[in-house]
Amino acid sequence: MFNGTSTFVEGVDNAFLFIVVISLILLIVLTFLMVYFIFRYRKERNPVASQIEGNVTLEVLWTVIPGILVLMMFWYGWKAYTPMREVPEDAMVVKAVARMWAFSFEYDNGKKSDKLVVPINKPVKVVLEATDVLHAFYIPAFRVKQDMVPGNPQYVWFSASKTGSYDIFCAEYCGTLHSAMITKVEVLEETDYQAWYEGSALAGDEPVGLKLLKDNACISCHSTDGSQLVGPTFKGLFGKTHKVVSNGVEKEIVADDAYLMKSITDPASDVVVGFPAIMQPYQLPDSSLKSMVEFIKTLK
Ligand SMILES: [Cu+2]
Repeated sequence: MFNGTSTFVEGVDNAFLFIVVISLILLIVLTFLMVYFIFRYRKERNPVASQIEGNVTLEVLWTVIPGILVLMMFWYGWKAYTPMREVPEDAMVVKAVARMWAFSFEYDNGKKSDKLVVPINKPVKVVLEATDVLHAFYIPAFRVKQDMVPGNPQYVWFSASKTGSYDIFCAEYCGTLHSAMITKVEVLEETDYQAWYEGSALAGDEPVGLKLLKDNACISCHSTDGSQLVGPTFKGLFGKTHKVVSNGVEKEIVADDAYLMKSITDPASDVVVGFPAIMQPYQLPDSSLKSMVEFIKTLK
């Protein structure tokens, strides 16, 4: 019946369908009885209300039957949930980092990506870390969802059963651009995955600096085309004079190499006037910082 995109689909959908069907039956039967009784026992036909002492058979029935139904819901839910917490030994591990307002993924060879790329039919454990506020990692197609709490790493695992591209959402309101905190999980054939994993970059000839800005989710707050997001746009930023607040004092600063690098590693030190001081500091190698700044310079 189920054409699952992950091994959890059948269990979760069974539990969901069971609860929906029981709820529908109850809704229809109870609504019908309620309307029927209104007519059948109206005052016109029954001027004197009869006094009922109790009915043991009925009371037992309406306790035992719902009790069994609720236990069956629990059983379906339990059967779907327990496999989600038991990660297979051979699972590969990917780290997912959530920050306002993007996900980024880190592989054990140091590779970083703004998409989660995984091989088909392979258990993948995703270790979840939030750096700033509450987020939630949600892949609807795989029936996988987990809150991400700063300082309290969590995990999900899944095994994708179909190649393709599926949505990843943040499912916990996390601020202004929460609704834009969207990325994809790409499920590839094993050989394609290996090629991606070992390759230094995807086939495209993206500049290194741009790739770094994407992988570190910079561009979810800083546009490259001049449009206004949460932070200043990168376009035309380099070489211009900006008003900033440093230690509560307003001053003017020229956006040179040193200023841009400092703004990545210590963003709170000089905050451009008119923007909220919400950016988290990034720890990146000097070579990465240089590449990012070199790319920003090209955005005239
Ligand atoms: Cu979020």
